[in-house]
Amino acid sequence: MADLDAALDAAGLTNPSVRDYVRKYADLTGAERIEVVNAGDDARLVQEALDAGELLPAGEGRYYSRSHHLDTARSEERTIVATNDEKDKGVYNNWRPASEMVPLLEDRMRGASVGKTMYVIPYLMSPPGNDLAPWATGVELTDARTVVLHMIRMARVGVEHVNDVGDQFVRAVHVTGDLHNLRQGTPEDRRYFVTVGDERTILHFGSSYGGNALLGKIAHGLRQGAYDGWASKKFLAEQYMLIGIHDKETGKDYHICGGFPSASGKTNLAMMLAPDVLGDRYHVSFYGDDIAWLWVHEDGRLYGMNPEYGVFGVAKDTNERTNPTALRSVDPGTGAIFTNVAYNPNTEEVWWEGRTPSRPEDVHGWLDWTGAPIADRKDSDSSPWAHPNSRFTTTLANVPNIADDYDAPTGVPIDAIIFGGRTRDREPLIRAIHDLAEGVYDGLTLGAEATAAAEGKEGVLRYDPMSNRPFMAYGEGDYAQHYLDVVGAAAEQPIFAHVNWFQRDPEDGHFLWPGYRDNLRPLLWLLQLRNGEVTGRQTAVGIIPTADEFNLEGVDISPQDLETILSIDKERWQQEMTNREEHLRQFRDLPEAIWEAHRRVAAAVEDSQP
Ligand code: OXD
Ligand code: MN
Repeated sequence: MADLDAALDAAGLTNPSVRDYVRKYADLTGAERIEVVNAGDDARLVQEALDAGELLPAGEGRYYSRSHHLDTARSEERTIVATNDEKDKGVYNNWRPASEMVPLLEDRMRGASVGKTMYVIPYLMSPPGNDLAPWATGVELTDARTVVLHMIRMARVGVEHVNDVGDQFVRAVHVTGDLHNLRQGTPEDRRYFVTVGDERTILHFGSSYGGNALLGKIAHGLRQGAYDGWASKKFLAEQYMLIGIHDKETGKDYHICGGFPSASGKTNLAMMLAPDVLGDRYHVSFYGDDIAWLWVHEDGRLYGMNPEYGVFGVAKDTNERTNPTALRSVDPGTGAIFTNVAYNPNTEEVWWEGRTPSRPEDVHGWLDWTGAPIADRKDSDSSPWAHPNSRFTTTLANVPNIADDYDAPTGVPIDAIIFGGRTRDREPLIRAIHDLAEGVYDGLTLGAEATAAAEGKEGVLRYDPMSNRPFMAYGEGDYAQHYLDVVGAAAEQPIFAHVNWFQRDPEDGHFLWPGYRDNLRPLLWLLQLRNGEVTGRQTAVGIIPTADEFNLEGVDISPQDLETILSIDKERWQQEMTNREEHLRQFRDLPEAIWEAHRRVAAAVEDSQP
């Protein structure tokens, strides 16, 4: 490309290592021109995307996009973590040798961007100046303008982040490919989403859906970050939300992070507001809904930060009751982008299942997520208007309760790490764990109930260790040891807890706990326990609140339901311990401390009163 140097010069991109990398992939993909992107280019790029029909207006300062109908979600089967050492192979990382995957991906990418613009997106997946910024720097190359617009919302973007980093940046290449002809989901599937951990290179081919194409987020923020955190022995990169709780009476601030498998309400929890009756005393602030990097700072404390700059949230069931904060963060004027929801070009409205109790009554003008008019549907067609994985994308600063210090270089000290899945019985509302190995063990045995949609036996969890199953970058045994080492190095240990908002009545199926804003209550109890202000009741699987030390003012719950969610079902836990043993046995080199924790908990379950 003749004008490549001129384009890089004009953009002020001076780092020679970045320039070499851009040249290599511009040549390989055959892109016609390159354009270096800064966050300040957003308005111009939005206008270009509107002119090209890639974005449609969704009211004042909001936009709508549709992805290809075969390209709407992450593909775990096509996602691989490759390295040059087979010792990095785990159960979940789909490990392959780098020597096999790099040539294969380069082959797919060769000539695949002919006639297109290659956008160069220099980014930072941390607050500037953070301890972990050296591992958070990257440059994404993409041939899709909508990917650029999403990246500007989801990451800190600009040449200033990469000019002075030498060779220490992640090379993140995204090539969309011919989405009509990739045979997605068939045995001849041509897509590949590869992170080459020990080469700090991400090569994604065959999708422009966010989870596959916003490479700062999942590929770097989780997989590459996890690998780097382990290789450097410095940090953990986790699929965790991160919140702050301010106690106005004592003036104290607390920070809680935690992992939840998909569809377990992680974004709703992250954006939670205090219940009205507690609002005078507590303020909950938002740091992040999806990723936290954790490390021990020189002062000996465990810190966490959200590497992202935005939220890429699932739209389905987001409404005034479940998550009003999310709705405010995509209000007119926020620059939010909606993807694959239902859209009405006449009124520029968007809608998704669960947005309102019923669908818009007047279907005139409404199009489903594929662009098909709702008015033309047969009466028998009850398929959703929005894709179940439709999304909203907005920057952190749009979230009304964003923490004042969300952009501070220090990150925040972590007081508690919580795990939670969606389980209809057995798991109490909250059980707290002081011991590090038992906490890590609990995270490793995290899971969500098998549902009709995912294969699995009723009542047996689909285990999702630390909610990282799709993002595991190296062996699970090494991961467990690294987790023990990083958190174990902190002078003051965080308290762990397992939470479950989803217990149901076995007869009529109603949820026993109201959830949403009331979820703050068990978290406050957890902090009180850590402070020694309450003692709870020790059970085989952790400390559970007693009904009287638990603030229930204004909660609509019957005494029987309360008793159920604050008790342990011995028989169900005995079954669970057998399943856990089988699950953990898959992992090579699992630390003895984790096995000891398992045996300790299993013995305590056996010894407990039914
Ligand atoms: C995910 C996401 O797929 O956060 O987990 O988008
Ligand atoms: Mn996620």
